[in-house]
Amino acid sequence: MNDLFGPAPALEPIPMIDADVTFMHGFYRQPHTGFLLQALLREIAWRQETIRLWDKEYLQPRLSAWYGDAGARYTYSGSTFEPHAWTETLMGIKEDIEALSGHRFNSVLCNLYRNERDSVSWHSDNEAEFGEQPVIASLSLGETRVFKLRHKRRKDQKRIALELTDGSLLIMAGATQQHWQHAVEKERGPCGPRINLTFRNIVLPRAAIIRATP
Ligand SMILES: O=C(O)CCC(=O)C(=O)O
Ligand SMILES: [Mn+2]
Repeated sequence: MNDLFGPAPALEPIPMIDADVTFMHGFYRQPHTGFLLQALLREIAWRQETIRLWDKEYLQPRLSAWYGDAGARYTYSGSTFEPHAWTETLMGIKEDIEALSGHRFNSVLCNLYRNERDSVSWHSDNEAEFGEQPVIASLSLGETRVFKLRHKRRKDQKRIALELTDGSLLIMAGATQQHWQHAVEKERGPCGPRINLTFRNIVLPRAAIIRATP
């Protein structure tokens, strides 16, 4: 994973209140990132999902796929996704991130931004499945895109814009999802493909959550 020479790269904290976000460039480097991008473009079961908003259906402006341990179901925007079984590539990346971060993950949401018109709108990853203080590890491959963060209530807090470069790793933990939203907006200029993998940990089966909610 690391170069043979020079200091081992490390996750650095992003200065933010009400959050725990760390980031590093070069978790993976070229040419390895190129091989990973090609393998994932080929082997992931990419789909363009629909989302329901105000009783209307829209195609998501990106392709996605959900992988993970058997039973790690994910409900999003009214649809429940059963995980595909881990591929060797995804499992290898998961193990590398677990070794560096000390966190364990049982699932991954794969997103493919085909070009500058693909995006993800403002949201928090605060679904009940992920628990109160989810740890989400986000690996980027391919074209650099800008990852924006905004505080949900505190207008005095400046927005943050991070360039998620090829091979970079971002970890959101603690109260980040409670207090901040994030987005990857469309780009004005032409942009090649980018894959983003967000490794997550589903803490409760869906049925248990429904029973526990009054
Ligand atoms: O593409 C990214 O960097 C972020 C993706 C994301 O926020 C998500 O899938 O929940
Ligand atoms: Mn997200």
